[in-house]
Amino acid sequence: MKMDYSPLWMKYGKAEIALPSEICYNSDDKTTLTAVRELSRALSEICGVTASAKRVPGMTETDGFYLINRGESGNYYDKNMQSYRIDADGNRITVSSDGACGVLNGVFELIRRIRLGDDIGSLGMEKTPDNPLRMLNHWDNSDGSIERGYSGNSFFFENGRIIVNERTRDYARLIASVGINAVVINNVNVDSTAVRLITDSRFGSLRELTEIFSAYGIRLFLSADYAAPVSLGELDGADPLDERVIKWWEAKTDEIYQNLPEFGGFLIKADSEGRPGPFTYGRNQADGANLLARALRPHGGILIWRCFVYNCHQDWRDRKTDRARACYDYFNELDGEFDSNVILQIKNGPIDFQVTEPVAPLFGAMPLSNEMLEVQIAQEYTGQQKDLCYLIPWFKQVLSFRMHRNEDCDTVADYIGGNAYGNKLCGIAAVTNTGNDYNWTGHDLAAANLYGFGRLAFDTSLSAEEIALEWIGLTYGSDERIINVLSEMLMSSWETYRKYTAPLGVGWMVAPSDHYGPDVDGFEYSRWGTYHYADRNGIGVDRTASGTGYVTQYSRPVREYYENPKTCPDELVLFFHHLPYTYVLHSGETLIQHIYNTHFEGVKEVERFLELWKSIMRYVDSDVFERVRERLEMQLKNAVEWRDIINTYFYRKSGIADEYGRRIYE
Ligand code: GCV
Repeated sequence: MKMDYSPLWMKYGKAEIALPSEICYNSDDKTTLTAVRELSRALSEICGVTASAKRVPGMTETDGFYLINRGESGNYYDKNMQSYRIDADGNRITVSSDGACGVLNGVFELIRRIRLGDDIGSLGMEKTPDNPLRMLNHWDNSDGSIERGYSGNSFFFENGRIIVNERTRDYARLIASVGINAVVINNVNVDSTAVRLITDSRFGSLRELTEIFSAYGIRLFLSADYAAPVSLGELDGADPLDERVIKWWEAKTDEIYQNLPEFGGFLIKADSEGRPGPFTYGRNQADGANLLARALRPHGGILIWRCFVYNCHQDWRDRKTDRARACYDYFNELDGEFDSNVILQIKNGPIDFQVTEPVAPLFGAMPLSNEMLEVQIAQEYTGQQKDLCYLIPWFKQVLSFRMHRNEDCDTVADYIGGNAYGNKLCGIAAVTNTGNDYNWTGHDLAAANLYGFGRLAFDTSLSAEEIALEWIGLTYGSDERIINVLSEMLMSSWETYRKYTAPLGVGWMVAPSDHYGPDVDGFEYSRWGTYHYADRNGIGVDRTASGTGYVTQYSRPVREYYENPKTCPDELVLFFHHLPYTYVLHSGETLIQHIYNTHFEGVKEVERFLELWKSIMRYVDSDVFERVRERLEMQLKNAVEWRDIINTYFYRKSGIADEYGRRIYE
């Protein structure tokens, strides 16, 4: 019987492998028990053995699996509590950790190793997660729709109701298997029904959810409305320094924790795109964040405050105001003012999840504050899960970028992982790409981003290719033909997408309505602060010191590198500079020729994806084959549309013909 949803990478096939059938464990907390259940399920589905599990005080002489939770006390997000060791000596295989979450992480790693065909009897490994918080942010609305959702409706909400069912459990299992330990279930744009998630009408269902998640080592968070006291009709204002507001939040968090003892905390979008926030009351972002953080603190809760704060009512005529500056301008001067249980969540780039952006300058710039990176695996600007775009190579670039703010430990990964300044509350979050479609992610191959995000968040040293190979192996098995085709498609897909869309970091040439497909001037005369300034001579945004000054927000070495077009990397040159079409790039091509070349190449590469995919038709499940084929056909249409519109637009602007005389519509 076909299930309502795919098991994704957790479909355990049978394998010819002999493993012990005894599982011994030393602790009966619920997360260790989950680990026991997961291991025995894997042994049954993979090896066909019915495992016997028994509680023992520690190691014994018998062969078997030993799951040892050393039961150290520590903060839930403490990396040590989540790290694990796996040691094997023939048929005695031990997974040990200071805490239960570590044991579960280790068991999922062990299962992964079994499935990928490693020699289990000689395993010896130790892993500590690189990030204390590894989080997914759902932008799910209470009516079941999903903001920027491309894979069906929410599996958390329907018509104002919270859904708790088998799929919820399988979702927890799925994301725990890749190391996710925190989840926000509702949209940061909190709708009028979702405001009520923090009232007693919802606590029953939320409690069920927190219990399901915490058994898998995951903390449940909610996006809250900054102005909840007003929206719920209980106060007439939300000034963070008003005693009545302070008391209101204290009482509210007491009530929440009485009902949901394992609640993680809040995620807040304030003063952004119409959301209320402390600015309304003449207060700053730290005042707003600390109000909520102090209410959460006695309960061990965390407040995650987004730094996506900017003025979305800009005048396109004004070339000095630059949206890219906003995040740093609002937050940097407040370093030291945020309470210790506040985490600042910063989008990877300074604007908004474009296909190419520089790393946001705020990373590492606030040594006294906790920082968390926000990426988006929902492919809002990267093909909306119709176009193939494996994002892990990009996230790798972001994580390994050096900010030059610290001698050692200077990459973005170091800042958000706590290595640079010793922060304990920090990490990485992704706006997730899931929905209630059969395959969870709309495009079957977009599941590689969900899998990959979790794996990378846990272990930032993994390469994008290693992650892709793991995901392919776990999802599609060990057939070399499938592995070769899928790894080639995944690994080249981000670059391909960049080729046929907005050029060289300029961004924003998408349809303003839904952000899919080309509309070169769609945002050009709008209020969103998203301009490319193309004219008959050239294109790009001058963000140098004499332009908008954005580049001065970086440390000196980074600033110097970007400020000079000669050292600025080609792929970002139009993000930082306004340049003539005849400007010669590092590649030796003129800017205009680069635009033409990449747009022709992009389409060719999508044609190749289709050929590659068709070449493995006989080796993949026919439903999967058809779904992916359909998506690739859509991608090809999209790429052709982009190619023709972009090339025509720039040909008309510049009047410069393609050196190779290819077809450009006039
Ligand atoms: C949730 C972009 C998206 C919005 C989103 C916003 C954000 O602007 O288009 O849909 O709102 O980012 O990150 O808050």
